[in-house]
Amino acid sequence: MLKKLFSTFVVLLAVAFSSSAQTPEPELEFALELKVKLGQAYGVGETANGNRFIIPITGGTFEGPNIKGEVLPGGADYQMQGKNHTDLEAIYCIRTDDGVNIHIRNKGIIAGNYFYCSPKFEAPLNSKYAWLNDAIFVCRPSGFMEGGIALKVWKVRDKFNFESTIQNLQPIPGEVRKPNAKQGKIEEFKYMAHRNGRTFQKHARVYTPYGYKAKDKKTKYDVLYLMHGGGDKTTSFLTPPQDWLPLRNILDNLIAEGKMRPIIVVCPTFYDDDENIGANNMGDAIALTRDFHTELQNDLIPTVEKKYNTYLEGTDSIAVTKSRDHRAYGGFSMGALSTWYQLAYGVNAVKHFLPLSGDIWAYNEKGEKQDAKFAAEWMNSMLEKSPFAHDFEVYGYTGTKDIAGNPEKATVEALHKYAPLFRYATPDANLRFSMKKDGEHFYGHINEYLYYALPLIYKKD
Ligand code: FER
Repeated sequence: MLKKLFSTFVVLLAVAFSSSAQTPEPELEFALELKVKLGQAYGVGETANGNRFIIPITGGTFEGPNIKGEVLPGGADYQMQGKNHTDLEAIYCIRTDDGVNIHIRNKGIIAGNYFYCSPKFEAPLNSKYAWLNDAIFVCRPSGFMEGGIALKVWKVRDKFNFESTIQNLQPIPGEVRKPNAKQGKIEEFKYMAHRNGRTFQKHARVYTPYGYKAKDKKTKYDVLYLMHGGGDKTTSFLTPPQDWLPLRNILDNLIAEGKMRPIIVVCPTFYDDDENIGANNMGDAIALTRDFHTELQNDLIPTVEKKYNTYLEGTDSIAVTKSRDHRAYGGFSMGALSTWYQLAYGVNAVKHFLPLSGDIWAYNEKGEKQDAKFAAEWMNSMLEKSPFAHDFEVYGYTGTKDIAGNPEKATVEALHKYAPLFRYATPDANLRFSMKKDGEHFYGHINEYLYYALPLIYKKD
């Protein structure tokens, strides 16, 4: 029996120790600073519990991010001087500048130079300050003045661990690689592109889902633009069906199984065209990915979305912007780069962005490529100029063995840290990031990412 009890104890201890390895460390987030005016202290004298002092709270102010106001008179700090330390308990009320009363009960200890308290807030549940009810705070003096004291207050939170927020992708189910009986169609689409004073014909590939009827103008479809990688072409994603993992099988299966709404997928090229790429070096390719947003808005969207049954009504930029909720843009590698550039330069035309294995390439005035922090700050400054700065969604994917794996990871972490327009790992997140273990820089892996991303964008209602 004793042996059994002992082994149970050992097991429990082992569980406790193994889980403590993953327990996040706490850290402090500044909440507000109080400047409290104090009245004349008075005392009770030596009591059974120690020396009792009362210090009236007569007014003051407070301020923090998204909160400020005044300290109401009528409270007090009730101190009990013991042998080795003083217990304090300040009870008072503050009023925000928009008229919300918040009650405070701040208990703490003064032991020599050690002066820490933990305030409890009572804020109305229907106010924007309700979050104060639901956290532990710590507080210490930040200044002593004639007839008053300043106190800084921090919220205790988990230390942010970027690594632990990355979604780890599982291999996709084998069945979705196989052809579905209900197959969509892949067609060739021709349009005229205008670039640098030149007008020339280009191709794109278009996937229409099973059951798509050109004549049924009432049934409208969202459109996903998917851009190939460096040196590739319009057929790279929408490959002929004999390839080992054609995207069309994934699309057909997800749609047939009811995991996403039927959509139209358009695969263009940032080069001049498939057989005549018109780029001689990497510099050309970077410029073409950077500038593709113009062609997308002026040439491709107005023609392809007019031919197919989409939400575009009209052909000008206003019509393109009006229908942006129904448009996504993604791409692989240099196509991912064009996706980030589309976000920076053309967020007016697209709402959903799918960078697949590619980071942001940002340059200084001398044309030198800069680091992820610079790229994140650049992206934020570009988005700030747009009325859609608060209305876009990013779904980032890559693999741990992908040459773009660590670069894209660094980009997402920098966006989280340095680009306030990106909300990451919060309930209202607009930036998500996943990595596939051993995922490589290759369409076979990239198509797997689309299996996870598309149902998030094209949820069934
Ligand atoms: C990246 C790593 C590699 C990336 C692109 C590439 C845009 C590939 C470029 C090429 O085609 O040679 O992070 O991001």
